[in-house]
Amino acid sequence: MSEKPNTGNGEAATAETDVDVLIVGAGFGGMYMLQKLRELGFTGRILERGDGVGGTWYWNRYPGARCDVESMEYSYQFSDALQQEWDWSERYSPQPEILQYANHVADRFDLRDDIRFNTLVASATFHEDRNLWVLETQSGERHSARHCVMATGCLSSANVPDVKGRDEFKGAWYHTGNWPQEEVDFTGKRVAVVGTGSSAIQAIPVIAEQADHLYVFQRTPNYAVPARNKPLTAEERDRVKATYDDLRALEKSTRNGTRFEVSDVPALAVSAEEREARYRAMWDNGGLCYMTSFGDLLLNTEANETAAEFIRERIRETVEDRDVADLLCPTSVVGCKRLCVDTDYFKTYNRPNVTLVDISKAPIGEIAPDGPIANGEVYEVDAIVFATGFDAMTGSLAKIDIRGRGGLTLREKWGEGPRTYLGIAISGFPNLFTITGPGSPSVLTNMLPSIEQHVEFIADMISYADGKGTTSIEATFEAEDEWVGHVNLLAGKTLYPTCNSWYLGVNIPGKPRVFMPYLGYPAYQAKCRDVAANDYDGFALG
Ligand code: N01
Repeated sequence: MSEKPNTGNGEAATAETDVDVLIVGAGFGGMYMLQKLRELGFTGRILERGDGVGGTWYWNRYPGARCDVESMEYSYQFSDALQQEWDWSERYSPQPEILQYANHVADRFDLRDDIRFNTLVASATFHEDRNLWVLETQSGERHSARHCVMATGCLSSANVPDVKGRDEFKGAWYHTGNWPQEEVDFTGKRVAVVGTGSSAIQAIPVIAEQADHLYVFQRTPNYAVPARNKPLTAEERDRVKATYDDLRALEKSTRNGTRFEVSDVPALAVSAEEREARYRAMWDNGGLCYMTSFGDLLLNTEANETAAEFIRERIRETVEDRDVADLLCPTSVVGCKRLCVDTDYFKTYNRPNVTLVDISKAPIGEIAPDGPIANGEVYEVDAIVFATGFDAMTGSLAKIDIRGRGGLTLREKWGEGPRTYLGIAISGFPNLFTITGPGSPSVLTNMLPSIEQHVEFIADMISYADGKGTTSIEATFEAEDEWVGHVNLLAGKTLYPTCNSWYLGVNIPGKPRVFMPYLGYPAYQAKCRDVAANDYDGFALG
């Protein structure tokens, strides 16, 4: 059937079609896509490179990995039975529990029959003569279907620095986003962590407890606020479950897709005491809500500085060594890079077995067999942990050789930055859809509701097109162009473009500097509703 070996002639005819939709990736996006399509009477198949479900939560098994959105909100809402039966144990779920949840979903909805694991998609080619997508895997299997949904995730392509000598290093090295399945024990080891982003900030306190000595190589310090994680009581869970509908409706109405709405009040409109009290309340509450303290924190540099300085004061208060504290204090705009959420991160630098190595002036240019070389010194270690982030939003798509109409490759099309309509569809690539693609709010929101909104939009659109008897749906060039302009216009009004964040792609050498997410979750949902209500305005049905 669909797994005929590649005969090498490149014809669609050699890959038989037995499902309506192929889905790449069995994370939360891919799993719900399959379930939703089934509900609407379509057949689907997921191709997944890992040997289990969970996507980002399958790969990010590093010590301390947990979600920075609260568990009761970072979960599916498409099935009330599911959200009522599942019990989260902590305010912020640890990675193993999220993976357990993903497995529960796969079993509960019998999804595994339609998932091919250990199946890495190498190419996806649109055959115009038959309006078919043909996907070829790394091992040469071919699958084809009318529609293809890329549920490849926003933070799933690990950025491993190509440092000279890395592969000659005598010890073991790891990347947080591609962590081994078996437990890694750092007890008695000397460990280097490279990077101080969200992943490092979660991993460092846990590794420091195990390691004999930990060296943290910091290029740029980051802002972090305390998570204030705690166990969830049965009463707390029941209270949320009793009013889940209200919570889900509230999430849809806020800019970040969580229950925390951004305040309307400008930071400088209130007295210094009031401002301080507001930051203090958010700090004490814990988590990402800190950035909702005032309405203009990402619009006005002066306002932002008040929020930034509050965090710097907390860092100086916590870290005993004045020089180390200074090195840990960021100077950039807070929230410009995603705010980190920590448990005991800054306190960890008071431990005698932790050394902060400042590499802001000179990068790690080489790794010797004994360890990284920085500032002319070899740091002898047994293991290196690269917590160096991801080729975000476009990286996983770029790894697949995607070819649309006339053989146009996605890599060519996106050579100067990603271009999509709504972050969902790409002109020149009919019947291909991206879940939470660039140009959608996704990474600036609570990902689970954003994923569900995309899945439902895509499934409804496929259903609509099918009902009309059409064979292709494609974003028009004009709609895409207008959307790209709109995304850029909104970003340009904010402070987001002022730092070197992965939102802009600048963490990846050579990647064009373009702000990729869409700012405005409620406005985005309204736009999608309008598009659907107007016969999928901006899409050409063929
Ligand atoms: O990656 P990052 P991350 N030499 O890109 C440094 C999500 N997430 O994996 O700032 C030395 O943020 C880099 O330095 P600089 C969350 O959305 C969520 O930590 O570029 N250093 C930076 O310090 C997050 O934003 C959770 O100068 C190098 C770090 O590595 C996103 O994932 C948990 C370097 C990379 O930080 C990415 O976070 C964890 C080099 N060559 C992550 N290259 C949740 O809780 C890079 N760096 C849901």
